[in-house]
Parts: sequence; C-alpha cells; structure tokens
Amino acid sequence: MPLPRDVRTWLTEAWFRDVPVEQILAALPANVPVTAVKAFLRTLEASPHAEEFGDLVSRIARLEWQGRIRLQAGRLDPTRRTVPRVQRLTPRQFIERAYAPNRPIVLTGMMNDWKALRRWTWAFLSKTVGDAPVEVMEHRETTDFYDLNVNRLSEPTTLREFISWIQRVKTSNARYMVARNNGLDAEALKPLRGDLGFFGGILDRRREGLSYLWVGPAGTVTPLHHDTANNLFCQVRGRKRFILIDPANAELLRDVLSYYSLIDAENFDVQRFPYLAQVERLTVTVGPGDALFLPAGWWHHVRALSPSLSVSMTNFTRLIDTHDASFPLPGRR
Ligand SMILES: O=C(O)CCC(=O)C(=O)O
Repeated sequence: MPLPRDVRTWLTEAWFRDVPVEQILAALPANVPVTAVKAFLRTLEASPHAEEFGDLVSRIARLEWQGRIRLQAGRLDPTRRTVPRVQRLTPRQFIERAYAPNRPIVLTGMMNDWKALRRWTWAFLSKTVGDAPVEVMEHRETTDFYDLNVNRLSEPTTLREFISWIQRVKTSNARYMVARNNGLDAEALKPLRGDLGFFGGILDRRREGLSYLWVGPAGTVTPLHHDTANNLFCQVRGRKRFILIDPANAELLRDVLSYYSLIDAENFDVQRFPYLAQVERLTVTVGPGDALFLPAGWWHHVRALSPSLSVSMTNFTRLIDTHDASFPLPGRR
C-alpha cells in the first residue's frame, strides 16, 4: 500500500533535515507501515535529485527559523500581544503603524460618515434592493472545506429572501453570502454604493470593483486562511470575532489546502500539529463602525457573533503587488 502524500512529504523533509532514521521511525504514527517507510527512505537516498531536494529543504528550514526569530523578537514588544484599537489615523500614520509594517489594527470612528451605518437596516435593504438577484453559498454544513467549493455551493436567490431567512434563523453556518459570490459590483446592488465612505487618503475612490459584501446570520464561520491582498474589513451591522495569526509562523504552511489551513483556529489540536504549541493567536471582535486592517498574508478565522453585514475593501491608495503569489498551491495540483 503506497504511503499517503502527507506522510511522504513529512518523511522527505525529515530525511533531508538529517533526522536520524531511528528518530524518524520512532515518530511514525502507529498505522504507518515501517517496511513501506524504510523502502521510501531508500528511494530518497538513491534519488538522482537528492541534492536538489536537500537545497529546497534547507531553504524552507531557514525561512522557518527566520520567522521564529522575528516572532521571538516581537514578543518583547507588549503592544503586539493585542490588536490595537485606534481612534482616527491620518493616511501617513496608517502607513507607518499598520500598512508598512504589515500589522493588523482596528480603526475606530473612521466610518462615522458612512450612511450605511445608519441606513442599512434589514428592513431598509429589503425595501430598496430586496429584488436584487444574489448568489448565496448553500449547504455549507455538507463539507469541511466549503470555502474551497464556493462555486459548486453557490445558488441564486434574492436579497429579500435571504434577509428574511437571516431574521428567522437563530444561528447557522449553512448559508452565507460571501465576497466571491456576488458583491457590490452587481448592477442591482449599485444603489448601495453611495452609502459607503472612502477613508480619504487610505483608500482610492477611483479604483472600483474592489469592495466586497458579506451578509449572514450569527454563526457563520470562515475557516483559517490567508488572502493575497491587503484588506480593510469594515463592519456595518452585527459583530464578528477574528482570530489572527502572524504569517511569520511559517510552519502553518505545512498543513494547507490551497489558501486554507487544515487547522481549527478555535481549537488547536496540538497532538496532531505539535508546532501549534508555539503559535500565538490574536483575537479581536469588531462591531458596527469598526474597520479592521487585515494585512496580506495574515491568517484569519472569522465567526459572526450576531447577524452581520460587512464590506471588505482592497482599493488602497498605496497598492503593493501582493498578488504576485507565484507559488504552487498544495492541494490544487
Ligand atoms: O467575514 C468573514 O466571514 C470572512 C472575511 C474574510 O475572510 C476576508 O475578508 O478575507
């Protein structure tokens, strides 16, 4: 029986990190056959590409070490143990405190001019744009990796029907209108755009098509993942709890499916993923009028604590090329 891919990857890494064979065998889970492992290690040893594998593994080991150094140094700064909440920042302060250092921050008081904060009640939305055709992700409870299956799970409905369901259901993760389904660019939702503000100097109002709408009941969960764009996550109604993890925890990239992590951020399984014992989580809750800056690359897990409506914006004035992510994605080959 061939060894599973994750076991082969783990063995390859351990072998090229010069972990002694006895130590590798001692660390094997009980259900992995030792004879198959020994045979696999022999193929590694005999591989004509052993040098190239060795180079790659050494590079990964050094990147992980560099991440650990950064994290250890960061722990000396108590302000990094929480996500700061700051009242109004100038664009320059925003660049210095959050955007340039790639640090999450909650901006408060900067959405005061958003008409959406006062107008976007469920009744108002049903009345004004209730007929808008929207795509809602359905049956999310049927698979662990629902967000990877967003296209397959999306179904058309109207905003009115969806809002009425949100009001009826107490808490649920079964249905969620997520950013990728259909957003503020949809013709029928365009009347809502005038209700948004612009974060003058931080976001660029001329860059359209980069704002996304999230609508759902209490209980929606977006599992741990990282984006490839900087994101200003603006909470309009309801409350959401974010768990954030610094990308300097490079070990997290060992257990991924595309941009999603196999790790449950709310319940760390340290038995299965021992490196989690060293990983620190930052938790922050946002409510109406809060804008969370989510830096590109930061891992985040999001749970809605009440019926919620959010707009995420990626049209920053000082765009940096975060989309230049030309790495192969595990789980997608
Ligand atoms: O609000 C959510 O459920 C997820 C938000 C998110 O992951 C994002 O904006 O990148």
